[in-house]
Amino acid sequence: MTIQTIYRSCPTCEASCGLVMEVDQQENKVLSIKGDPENHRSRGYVCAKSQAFRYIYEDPERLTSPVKKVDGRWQDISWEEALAETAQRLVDIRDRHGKDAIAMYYGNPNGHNFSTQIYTQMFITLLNTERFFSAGSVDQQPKNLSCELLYGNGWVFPIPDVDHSDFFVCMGGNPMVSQGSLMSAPDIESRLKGIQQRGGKVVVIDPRRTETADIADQHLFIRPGTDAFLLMAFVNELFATDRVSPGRLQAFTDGIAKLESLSAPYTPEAVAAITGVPADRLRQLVDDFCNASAPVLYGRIGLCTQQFGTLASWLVDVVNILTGRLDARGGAMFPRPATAHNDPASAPPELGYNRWQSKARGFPEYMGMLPASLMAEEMELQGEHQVRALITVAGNPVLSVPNGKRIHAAMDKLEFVVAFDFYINETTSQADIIIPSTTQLEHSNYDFLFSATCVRNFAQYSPPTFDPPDGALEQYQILNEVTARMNGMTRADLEAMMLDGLIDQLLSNAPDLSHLPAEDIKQQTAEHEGPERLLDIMLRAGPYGDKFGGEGLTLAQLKAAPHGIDLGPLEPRLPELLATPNKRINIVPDVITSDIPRLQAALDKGPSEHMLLIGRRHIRDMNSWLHNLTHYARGKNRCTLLINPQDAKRIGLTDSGKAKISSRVGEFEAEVTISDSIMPGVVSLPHGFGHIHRNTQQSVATTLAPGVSANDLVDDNEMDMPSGTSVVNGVPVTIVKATAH
Ligand SMILES: Nc1nc2c(c(=O)[nH]1)N[C@H]1C(S)=C(S)[C@@H](COP(=O)(O)OP(=O)(O)OC[C@H]3O[C@@H](n4cnc5c(=O)[nH]c(N)nc54)[C@H](O)[C@@H]3O)O[C@H]1N2
Ligand SMILES: Nc1nc2c(c(=O)[nH]1)N[C@H]1C(S)=C(S)[C@@H](COP(=O)(O)OP(=O)(O)OC[C@H]3O[C@@H](n4cnc5c(=O)[nH]c(N)nc54)[C@H](O)[C@@H]3O)O[C@H]1N2
Ligand code: SF4
Ligand SMILES: [Mo]
Repeated sequence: MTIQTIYRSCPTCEASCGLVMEVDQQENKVLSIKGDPENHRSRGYVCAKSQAFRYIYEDPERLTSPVKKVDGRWQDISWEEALAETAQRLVDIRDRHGKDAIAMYYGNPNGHNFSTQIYTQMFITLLNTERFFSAGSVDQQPKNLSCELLYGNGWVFPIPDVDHSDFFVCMGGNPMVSQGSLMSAPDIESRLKGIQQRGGKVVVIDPRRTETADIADQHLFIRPGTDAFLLMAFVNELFATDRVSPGRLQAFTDGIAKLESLSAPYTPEAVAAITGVPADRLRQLVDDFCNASAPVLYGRIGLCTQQFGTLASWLVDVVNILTGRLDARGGAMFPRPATAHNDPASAPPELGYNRWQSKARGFPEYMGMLPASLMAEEMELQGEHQVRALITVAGNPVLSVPNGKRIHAAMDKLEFVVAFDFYINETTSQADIIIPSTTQLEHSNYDFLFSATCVRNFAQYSPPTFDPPDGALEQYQILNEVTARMNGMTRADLEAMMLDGLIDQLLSNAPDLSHLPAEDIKQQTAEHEGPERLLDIMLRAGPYGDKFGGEGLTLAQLKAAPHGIDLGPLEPRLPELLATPNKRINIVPDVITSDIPRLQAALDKGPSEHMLLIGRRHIRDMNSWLHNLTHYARGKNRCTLLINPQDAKRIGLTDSGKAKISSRVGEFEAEVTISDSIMPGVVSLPHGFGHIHRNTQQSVATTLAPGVSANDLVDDNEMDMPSGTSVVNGVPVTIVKATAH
């Protein structure tokens, strides 16, 4: 046996920790995966999920070649048959019913796969369907919208510079468990403790006293869905006490005066009842924030996937701007990815908002997508606008999208469903054909997305570890094969088009490259193929690149740096980074402020009388898809209803007993965990469970961790209005003691 050592980054969550693996490449065996102590970002840190991609690779129930459902049973089919039949059936439906008869859902793991991200645009553009859905609208879409309106690019996110901050306010995020999101920060615990060691403070504002709150200096309970009120009051207090001081941001920011009048009704007293945060506590928070030398406000998914997701996500940036903490050291800063993919283009793109509407209820499109919460109702439409086919790409909407069981049922009615996925799970079991991709051990990777969300600039290449089985294709190859066949091309034609397109785009965007002939770039990068060639071009054209001549970063160099390359701390990037038409920040964009009347109406109505359901994450879960791995599924039931002792007593619930939970869209029973870590009036269930469907091929999940699906309670009618994001936090529910069976 020869043992090889492979260095790479972990592909399972945004933190992208550095790993060192011992493998036997002859036998395709992983012997060990550990944290890479020489990785400058993670310094040897890993969490429990560092083994996940290995266990996925080893899972005997994972599909390694395509399957087709024949008379209700799965049959193995060849790669050629799978690709040809998929393309032919989609073309047939497109020809008969038009392009919008094909719907598509794009899931979260694609964000962890460089080549898929790079080529997917081609697939989407050529499919050109108005029925495109993604996990983004159950996630960060309010932040996309707010950043697009403020900075001109929905993928330019301000990231907390935690390593230099001395007052970190965390709202609606639980980085101790999630390891940081839109804040890719391996070993976040050390980083947060670093703030405290520097004499600073960590404050958590969350309806649950989370694992992050446990290590924080202060925790404030807030009623779910009310952060926009609290932040409006924060802004109000800044004006009232004359502490608005944007500093250098003032020179390129418009509309600050208007904020004063917009926030006027929202005094700390006026919002205290609805948020549950007493006025003096809020005033103290504002004082502490303003008195700190490097404060930063951070908001994550609890602020996005709620009734006022866009307002709350926008207000986080508003506060950082008003206090001069945007683009400032220790504040909210903009990473500079080596691939330059968040740099402004020479011609600002149009705002992709409301260019078309959903067919059933006229909801606006955003970024080419319709809200995932509308999937079922769109698929149920009959007649002229009927959906006939669904494509899922690495997604499990039946568990991940509100009212998932309605999606499951709607899929029954479709003519053709193809799932690009390697499990037969709650969603893909509804497909006609499943085409699995290779796993992360069988292809290379680059942390493309997360180099724009990291707390310190970096670049790391992850090499392929094992050869895939004969005929197996990477996700991007599968998508390109299907696109090519649907459009009378070959995959090679399509990939050549992509190469030419990327080079053209670079030459027209980067003045320092415009003198270069395209042929020259092609020649210089010919040693790499496919996505790696595109990566080489992007790296070399990027801010640290060799510009195809001088000194600087190339893919070859990156490959020779197994522990990744440290590209330094976050540095100020404004105003150059702004991609708004006038290169300025309009702090009060109409699309967002026009939602304020809805906020006012909710304030007038007063606090909700219902119990409100929120989610939670656990360090050993990753949404719905690690539950077939014994190491992560075994142990105590994690899918329990967390409830405060006061509420439990009133309802008559006992710890480990059962409660019946119901909402407008569903009801089920779940085991109860009583704890004062959750605020009175609020209950919490994790999502991603509910492995109870027949016809799946996930025997470990269905036996060790079946659980219940929180999304069978989440109302698909409720959305954050401007962004169309699902409201999965703050769902009104009724809870009673389950009757004994
Ligand atoms: N109630 C509630 N709902 C939520 C959330 C919440 O907090 N509460 N969170 C939301 C968030 S943030 C997200 S991101 C979404 C996630 O929503 P989804 O992306 O729809 O769901 P996942 O559970 O991540 O499903 C991933 C799927 O991809 C497949 N897969 C994994 N890796 C690969 C691969 O390399 N290739 C292929 N072909 N397939 C692969 C898995 O088998 C699985 O089917 O859920 C959202 N839903
Ligand atoms: N272990 C693990 N890590 C993960 C994932 C996972 O499933 N498991 N998923 C990954 C994905 S896809 C994502 S998007 C990220 C998400 O990363 P985070 O945003 O850090 O994820 P959560 O742990 O869901 O944290 C959301 C917090 O918001 C709180 N919350 C709920 N409603 C409200 C509200 O109305 N107001 C406020 N202020 N807080 C509220 C919840 O109690 C919870 O503590 O995590 C990623 N990392
Ligand atoms: S924190 Fe995320 S990136 Fe780091 S080892 Fe765990 S799953 Fe992998
Ligand atoms: Mo997510």
